[in-house]
Amino acid sequence: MNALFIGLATVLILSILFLLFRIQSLVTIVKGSHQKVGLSNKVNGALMLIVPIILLALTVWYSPIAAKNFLPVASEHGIVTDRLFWISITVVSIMFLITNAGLFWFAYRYQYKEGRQASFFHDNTRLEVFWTIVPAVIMALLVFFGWKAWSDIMTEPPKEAVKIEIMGKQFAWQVRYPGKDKEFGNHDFRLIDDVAGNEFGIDFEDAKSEDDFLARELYIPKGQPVLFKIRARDVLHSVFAPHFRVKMDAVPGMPTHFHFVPNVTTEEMRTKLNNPNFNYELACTEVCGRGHFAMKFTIIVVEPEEYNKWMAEQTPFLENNPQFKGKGLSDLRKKNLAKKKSAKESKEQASL
Ligand SMILES: [Cu+2]
Repeated sequence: MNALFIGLATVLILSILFLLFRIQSLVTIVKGSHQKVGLSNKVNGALMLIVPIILLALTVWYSPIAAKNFLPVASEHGIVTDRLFWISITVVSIMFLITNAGLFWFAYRYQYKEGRQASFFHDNTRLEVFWTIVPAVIMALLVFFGWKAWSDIMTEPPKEAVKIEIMGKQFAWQVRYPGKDKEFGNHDFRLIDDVAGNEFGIDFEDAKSEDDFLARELYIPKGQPVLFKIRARDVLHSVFAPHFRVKMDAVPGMPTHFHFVPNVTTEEMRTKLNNPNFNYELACTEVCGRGHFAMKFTIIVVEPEEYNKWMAEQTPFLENNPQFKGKGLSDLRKKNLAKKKSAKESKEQASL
């Protein structure tokens, strides 16, 4: 009901304004003064200077506040991408200021004046060459440095990288470490069993999975390459660790990865931000359903010694869940065969 009243009121106000405008223009026509340029020309001209100056002042005032809200960076490649970001912003801002200053200045300076005529020239090759080549060179440089940074980030992950598997599901992240052998055991979607507790679908027939463990917090060592092996088991999710400038989609059926070097520990960041409760976080940045907002995971960056200590304290998943010992794909196959057989048998019995 309220919306209806607001709608009606808006229509009414707009009609009144339109009528006032119409009456005013009819009056000027009757008076014969409609062909004269009045005060409004001067007012508009002045506004062409005043409005952009006010907007510019507001931007200058607000920019440092907005810049302060930027998340601090905590990875090596993040420093490079941040620098590129600020260079692009600076170049674009300078160009914006120059071109818009010209635009509004011309609108003010060359406002209508009786008897003044515009001068005409067909073209100016020098000017055109200048404003084509200069932006082209600047754009090419920006693209080149961006491409170089991107290909540096997307190189093959180093062999010694700390490997961590991150799996997105509706609605949580699950994190698996490869354990002492530094290699993950196989997984298969057919082995996923939330009720029994194998949410990852780990194949425990694979010897490599014996020491794999799941973690409630994502521990990573400072100063060492870390490789996130990313997958999803239902819909699209996206791994987003903003402080490390890490973002990569988690796609069902198509594993992705991202490697980076964290360079500020959680403790150091707490001191830097003067916030003892600060934690790095991993969020989902793909709207993946009703519980999307809840896909938050804590990342803890520690010194390598502390990381090794933490690793040594973890117990393999199998040790905590011995019921899965030896359960894997062939076991599943056997079970399926048995199921089929018994179904066949009961069918035969029913037909007898
Ligand atoms: Cu998600």
